[in-house]
Amino acid sequence: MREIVIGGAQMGPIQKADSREAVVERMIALLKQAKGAGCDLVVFPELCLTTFFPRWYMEDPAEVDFWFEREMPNGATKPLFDAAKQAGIAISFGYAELTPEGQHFNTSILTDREGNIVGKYRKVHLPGHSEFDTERAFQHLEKRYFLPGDLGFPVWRNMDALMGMCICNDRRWPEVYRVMGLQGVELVMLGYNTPSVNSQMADEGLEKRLYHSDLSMTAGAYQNSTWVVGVAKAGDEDGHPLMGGSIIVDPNGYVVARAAGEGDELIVHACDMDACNFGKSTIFDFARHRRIEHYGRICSQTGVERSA
Ligand code: CDT
Repeated sequence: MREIVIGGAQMGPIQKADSREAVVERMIALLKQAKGAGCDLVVFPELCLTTFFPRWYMEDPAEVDFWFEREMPNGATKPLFDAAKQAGIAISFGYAELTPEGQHFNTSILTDREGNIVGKYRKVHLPGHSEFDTERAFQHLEKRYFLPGDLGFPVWRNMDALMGMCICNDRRWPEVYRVMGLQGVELVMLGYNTPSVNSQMADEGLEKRLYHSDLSMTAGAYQNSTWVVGVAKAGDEDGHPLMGGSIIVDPNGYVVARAAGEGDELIVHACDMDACNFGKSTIFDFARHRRIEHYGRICSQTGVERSA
């Protein structure tokens, strides 16, 4: 048995005016709660140091760069790294990254239990659009503010398990889990900021949005025989509702823990990494069963091509 007690630290809304320091205090409070619950690892949401700023249209680069972190840890987040190290808890969280070369990424990191960063992932699937869209009820400008990630989907050995990350919209793409599955992944961690309504279809509300989120993560878990931990930033951010629905999914695709509300809330489950072994060695033994001679289109084509 290789048990890791995992906490999904759902966060309630962060308003535009909230400081990083105030947010980090909330994250440390969740970390303390996780320590009390015996957690070894805590997963926080996507872009969890600030409001979900891609909903705001900005033209001034200086205004945009305000939302980005130039180094990690930095002054605002050092207390979080210190608290995690003191508690002996590994953490994963998302933030907007501005590199020394001036590149902008939607990033998440993973630490070991000593607070050292052992993994970095940059979001590959950027949803939304890059120019102001008058047709939408609200904006989703990730394509304006971020470059697509350039690190692929690596998997790291951490705490005697193979761990990978993806971010929000990535969770809807089966290729994401499979690329990590092909590296033997046992735990996929992800954070998300998902609006509770579809900006392009007013009658697509919370129920369907939660269903699609669950469907994506449970399928990814089952089809790759891996644990999946998906953690929301939720609630009303400056008048814009984000859904909750944070879950921990086992390698059979069952939801074993689920957040009840839309505020700061910790969900916990003792996850046995050895529970991945059966599926990986039977129905999803990739080496025996995959038929790559028929999968060429997946890597040679993006859009649909109809022959008739
Ligand atoms: N943050 C993020 O990726 N959110 C998207 C919403 C897309 S709507 C344009 C998601 O897939 O949840």
